[in-house]
Amino acid sequence: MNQSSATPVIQLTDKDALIIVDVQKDFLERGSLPVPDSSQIIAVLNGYIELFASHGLSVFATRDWHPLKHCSFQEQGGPWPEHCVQYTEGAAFAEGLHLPDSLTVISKGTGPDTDAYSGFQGTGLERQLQALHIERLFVGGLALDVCVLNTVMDALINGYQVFVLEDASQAVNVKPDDGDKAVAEMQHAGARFITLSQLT
Ligand code: VGL
Ligand code: ZN
Repeated sequence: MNQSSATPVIQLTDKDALIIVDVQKDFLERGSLPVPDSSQIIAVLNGYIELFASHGLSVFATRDWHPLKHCSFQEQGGPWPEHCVQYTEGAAFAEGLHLPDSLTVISKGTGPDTDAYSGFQGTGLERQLQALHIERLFVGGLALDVCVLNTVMDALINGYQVFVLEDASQAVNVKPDDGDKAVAEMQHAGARFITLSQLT
């Protein structure tokens, strides 16, 4: 389909950064906390990565990086099956995701007693973005209704302009309408939704 004339093309500048949220094996279809249709975003994410890299722009990848017996695991009374345990295969970034050499990895949920759905929570991400004079964030990945949602909301609170990668995010939909609600919440808070074809 042609780009609608109502949908503006966005020109990347040196104040832009890409944040890829939790594209890890445990969140893929065969992982321990599967997000439906998650692997179909990998090729699109590679397109975003290539575009940002070709402009010399920063790329961040957050990862869920839990210790054994993390408080979010059902065995410990938490809401989730065991997932993304530090140094295990399931915590690795998805195969086929072409992360750049210049990548900055942001690990979250690393202590046993606290969870972090947002890439800003206890990670130093905000300080790194400030040091780079970043003003706009392009955020996509997994899961749209959990960690993408919380990262986007924190980014907006911290004053960033936020673009959510509509074609490179998928919801886990524990409840069937969680993804739709997350989209509404982010839009209401000021995030814009874009696709790769809108960037240049
Ligand atoms: C996530 C559930 C538990 C996510 C992380 O990355 O969206 N979801 N931990
Ligand atoms: Zn987690």
